[in-house]
Amino acid sequence: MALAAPVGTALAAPPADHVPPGQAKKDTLRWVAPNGFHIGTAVAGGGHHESQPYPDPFTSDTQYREVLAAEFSSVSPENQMKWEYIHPERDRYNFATADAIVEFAEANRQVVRGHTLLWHSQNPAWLEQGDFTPDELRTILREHITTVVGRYAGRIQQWDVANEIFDESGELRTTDNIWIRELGPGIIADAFRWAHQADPNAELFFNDYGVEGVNAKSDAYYALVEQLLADGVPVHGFSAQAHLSTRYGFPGDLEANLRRFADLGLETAITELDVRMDLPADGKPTAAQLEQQADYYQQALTACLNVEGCDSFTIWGFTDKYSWVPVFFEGEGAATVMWDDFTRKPV
Ligand code: 9MR
Repeated sequence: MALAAPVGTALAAPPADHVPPGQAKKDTLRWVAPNGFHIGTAVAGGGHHESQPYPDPFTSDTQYREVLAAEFSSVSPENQMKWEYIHPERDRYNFATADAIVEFAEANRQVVRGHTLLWHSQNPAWLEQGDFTPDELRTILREHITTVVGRYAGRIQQWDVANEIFDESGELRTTDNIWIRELGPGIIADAFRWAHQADPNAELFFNDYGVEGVNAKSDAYYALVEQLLADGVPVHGFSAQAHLSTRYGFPGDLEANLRRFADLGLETAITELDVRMDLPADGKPTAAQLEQQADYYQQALTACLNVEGCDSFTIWGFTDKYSWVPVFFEGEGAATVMWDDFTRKPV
């Protein structure tokens, strides 16, 4: 005879976003995540992947896709929604790869973080080298945001509307960011307004690196967000990318920093976490390095879990096989949570 569950402890079906269809693995990241807490990863493709000696992971690597579906409840296109990919010519958009990711996410009960709309990097040559008047540029940005955000309206949980708009000293990027340089800082508020019009349900974020702790850069965001909120601009979130390295100490004030933004009424998120390290000559991290890495990931996760409204925690790729790190930092690597063969590291 089957035992009846005691009152109040009846086994409910797991929330839909905890498992992909047809699976009930209880040892995956998305399974163990608290209700309403999304555990995400970047979806590799485009970017440096094009110059690497392997085919596009998202479209070609079956095991990659299986792990992506099984472990994560949120996905962020690593490159495929950036201007140079999605808007390669002035009058042409390329939605195919971004569409495929959004469809994959829906089929696997995942939410999507859109990345990104206003940035100084990875813009197409037609834009950066075009000879546009301020009026034309404004129209170009408005049309881009309206078109891209509108296309995925209702299907993107969070958008990184403005990415990396401040430099290390907390100054707005008035030189290398074409929008701020040509149109002035007011364009930032406009970008949020246009995104909100195109998808009133999407949570709209500022996203940056080097803003994990309380410092000049995160102070600059704090002041800007306060002003924008006072002006009624639809800003909903602040996120720290968290590209960390074992060369430096863990930013111990991450939690306090996230909390001060939460206290302004914002959502917060960790959006691009990885922890790189200096690789020994044989390329194999030592046990001590792996332990330090695990500790950093754990501390980042704990900080987010401890802050009300930090409900989205994304790592920037889940296997070293496709990580951006060794391509950008010579001699460093092993930054993700899985080895090349998708087996798990201590983290
Ligand atoms: O991981 C991305 C890599 O594939 C691209 O080549 C690179 C080009 O700028 O961008 C990487 O992603 C960045 C993200 O979009 C914004 N934050 C920093 C990330 C790592 O550089």
